Amino acid sequence: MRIDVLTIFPAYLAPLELSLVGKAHEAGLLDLRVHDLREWTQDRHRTVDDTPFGGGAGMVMRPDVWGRALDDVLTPGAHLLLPTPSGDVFTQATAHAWADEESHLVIACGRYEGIDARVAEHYRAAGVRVSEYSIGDYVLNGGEVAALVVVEAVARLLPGVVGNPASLVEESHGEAGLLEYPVYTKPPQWRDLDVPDVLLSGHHARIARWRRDEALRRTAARRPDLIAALAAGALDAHDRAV
Ligand code: 6GU
Repeated sequence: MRIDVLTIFPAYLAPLELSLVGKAHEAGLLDLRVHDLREWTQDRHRTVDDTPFGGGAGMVMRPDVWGRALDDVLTPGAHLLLPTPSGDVFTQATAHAWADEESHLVIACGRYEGIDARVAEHYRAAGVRVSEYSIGDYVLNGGEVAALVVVEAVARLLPGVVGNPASLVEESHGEAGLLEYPVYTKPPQWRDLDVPDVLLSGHHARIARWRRDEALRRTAARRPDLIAALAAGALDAHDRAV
């Protein structure tokens, strides 16, 4: 997969060279390119923004600069992503869809009050798939952190990126629709706290049942909305008794 990120703060994306995403990039599993939007400015001051028509606080990013940049970076079939707090919420399902179905994502990071609305309108009219997405109900200063979130969430689902694909199976927001159960490692006693006995028992069926119970309890306590959204038949009689 190819991912291009356009931003006025390329240094904000530096963490993508680290860890698993950095390794995927080095291994050629992910073709990641970060661009400085100001390379597409044409004035001495490298201006990317201006005052909003209709008045109001803050600045708006100019469509002409974005248009030159996106015309250069978009390829046929690319999916244009616009991070914005007013977008559709990005979820694990979105991450899977993009990892499985897309070959080129272009993430256009806005700053200030956002990007002139004609940019999304123009590319949609030109037949480009455009998705405006939010990473949650809070306000950030720009799209860069939301770009980091999408690159990491999508890249780890690409074939070969996560060493042990089994670790993708039982995680929170996975197929079961539940939060993950608590995990423990050595030492079995730490300060005054013991690892739950069942996990040391070697009894695989009991361990699986305990983990599911914990996942259910945790999800009911922290995210009752996820319990309500479970498919009919997702919970058996034992589950409902937890
Ligand atoms: Cl995608 N952008 C900004 N600026 N703020 C956000 C967001 C995105 N998602 C949540 N808050």
